[in-house]
Amino acid sequence: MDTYELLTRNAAEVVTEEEVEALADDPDGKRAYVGYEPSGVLHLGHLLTANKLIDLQDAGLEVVVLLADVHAYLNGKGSFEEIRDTAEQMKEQFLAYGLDDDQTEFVLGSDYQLDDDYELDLHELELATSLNRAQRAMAEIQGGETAKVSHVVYPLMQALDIEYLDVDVAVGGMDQRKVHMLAREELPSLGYEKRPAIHTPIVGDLGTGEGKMSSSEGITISMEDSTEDLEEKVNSAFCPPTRDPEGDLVNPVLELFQYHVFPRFEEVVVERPDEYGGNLEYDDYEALAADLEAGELHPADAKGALADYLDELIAPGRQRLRELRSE
Ligand code: IYR
Repeated sequence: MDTYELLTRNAAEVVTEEEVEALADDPDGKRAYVGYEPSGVLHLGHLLTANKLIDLQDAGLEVVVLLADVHAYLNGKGSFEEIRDTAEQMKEQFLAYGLDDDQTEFVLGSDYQLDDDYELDLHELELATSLNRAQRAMAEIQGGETAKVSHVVYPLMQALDIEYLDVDVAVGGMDQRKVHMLAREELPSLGYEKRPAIHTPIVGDLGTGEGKMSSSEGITISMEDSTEDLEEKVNSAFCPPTRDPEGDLVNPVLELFQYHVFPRFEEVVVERPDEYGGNLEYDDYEALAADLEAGELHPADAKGALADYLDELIAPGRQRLRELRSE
């Protein structure tokens, strides 16, 4: 796979293709980052962007993971102390999941976001940005409650992070795109360069295929799930083998194969007893999706394999969480 393909595979959007092509031409020493509001337990939404970070590391980029404690505080996620405690757990889970210890820098937002120069730049951005613009940038990140002043400061800080962490590309889910667009527009007015962004898709709820998997309703999969939990959740997932009236394959089981399993495993084996045709082996997602659609692969067999692979992916993080909790 060439470097551009590795940087952009499974992305929902690349801003802009030319800028990311330039990165792909000369990836050495370049830095990419994702920021996360610390939370005690990772879920598949976190792991989707982590998969992109692993792609970027494989392409030779350095990766910065921002544990955005101040952002979580501004977004009403608890006391500052509680948030700081979960940041360390989050780091440990990412390392267990497969981010390379030597190639990943973990930074706490509060390590630099409370400094004078950052604060003054933030105020300059506050002066330059309309309330309306900041609120729109924040709409998909903020939980539904009434917007507070903190919710309009948040996206401006996120824009500044790109400069202060000295990164060459920002990575995030599609829910972060308006913040990255605001950053591209506003950073130059402070004399800073605009940087490209790579956005990953938002995978739908397992039960319906709609909405965000990380949302509080619906079925989510997390680092805490036992093997049995995973089997149960995957088994109850929506998995229509055919297209909807619009011609789209709305199928969360396939999405999980595409975004979580194939990027991390060279080959996927669906085990079947000989009397049902024996094992099926796939090198890529398209072949598996085609077999499901054609009826060659039964949804129940696909689900069984999916639960096994997800279990393998989260097992090290689940183990690490147990150790941390018993300390
Ligand atoms: N807005 C993110 C968290 C976040 C991301 C980045 I990139 C930052 O620089 C700061 C915060 C979220 O929704 O989790």
